[in-house]
Amino acid sequence: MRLARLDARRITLDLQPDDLLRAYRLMLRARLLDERLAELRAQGHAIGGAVCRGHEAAQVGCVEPLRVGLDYILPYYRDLAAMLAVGMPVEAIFLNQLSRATDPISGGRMRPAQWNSRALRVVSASGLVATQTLHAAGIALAAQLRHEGAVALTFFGEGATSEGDFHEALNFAGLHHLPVIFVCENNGIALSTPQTAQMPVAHVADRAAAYGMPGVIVDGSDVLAVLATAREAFARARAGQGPTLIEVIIPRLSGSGDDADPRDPVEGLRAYLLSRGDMTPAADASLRAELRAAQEAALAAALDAPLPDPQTVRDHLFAPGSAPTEDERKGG
Ligand SMILES: Cc1ncc(C[n+]2csc(CCOP(=O)(O)OP(=O)(O)O)c2C)c(N)n1
Repeated sequence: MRLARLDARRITLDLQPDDLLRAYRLMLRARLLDERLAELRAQGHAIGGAVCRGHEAAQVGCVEPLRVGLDYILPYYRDLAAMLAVGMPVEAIFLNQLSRATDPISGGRMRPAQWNSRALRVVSASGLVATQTLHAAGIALAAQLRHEGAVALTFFGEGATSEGDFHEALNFAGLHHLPVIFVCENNGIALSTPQTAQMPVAHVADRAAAYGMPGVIVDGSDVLAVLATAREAFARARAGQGPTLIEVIIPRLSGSGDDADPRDPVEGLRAYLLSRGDMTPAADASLRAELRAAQEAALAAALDAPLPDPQTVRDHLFAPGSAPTEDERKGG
């Protein structure tokens, strides 16, 4: 049944086997990296960060129509697969998660997973949820005024939609027909608050009508459904038709990676590729081995990289000459 749905979409979207294999490779790379990062956190090597498990299709599908280097992406801490999809190297992610001095994201200074890259037009998120939605609207306004043809794509959780920032961003974007796409990765729980205790409507997408934009609900276990929705949203944005609110319903997968969950987006695509003969079990096994080997090499290099020099702990915090003296610090 699920495979039939994927098949129908593949045909409508005119996807070739290579397109599907590329998506699978990205989703699998994210899954393996996510699992490795969780181990490193449990071992005390890495701090902070949230799991991406179950969110892979939402992120890889939404990023697919993005033009890297032209469009802007404003992620949140869960967007590991989105970062891989825009081309952030695994090495950079390890250096960041292990807070190394050579971390290209913040030199090991910021909390991990506040990704950014000038070249990839990844804009760093604040630690406060939903602020990136306002930044995305502002960037989309600038792109519109400059006739850049760029689209801003931003991600957030359903809990973030209770913030005033979310409403201001969508209102402004809707009013000015801005080229921005708001993607809510709805996993049903914000820390410990279930969605039902968070909002009086059944769907985040229901709110889109209030801001004069389409609101689309899509199944986060089906990467092709997400991709189809994202393509439409990008086409609208590029055609000057304004923003879209996409709500991706994220499957909450079991904690163990061993049982195949029918809603697992990575497993679903894998089963589909095998069923069509686009990938053999042997090719799948060698892909996993290849991704794991590259991942371990990147990790070994990151573990060898130096930690930031403690003497630099106050760098970049104060304008030159304005840092409090040692005495002032002790007194204050
Ligand atoms: C403005 C603000 N309030 C509270 C927090 C603390 N906080 C960090 S993550 C989080 C949960 C956010 O949930 P959601 O937006 O649904 O994203 P999820 O982590 O579930 O993907 C909260 C409340 C914060 N970072 N910023």
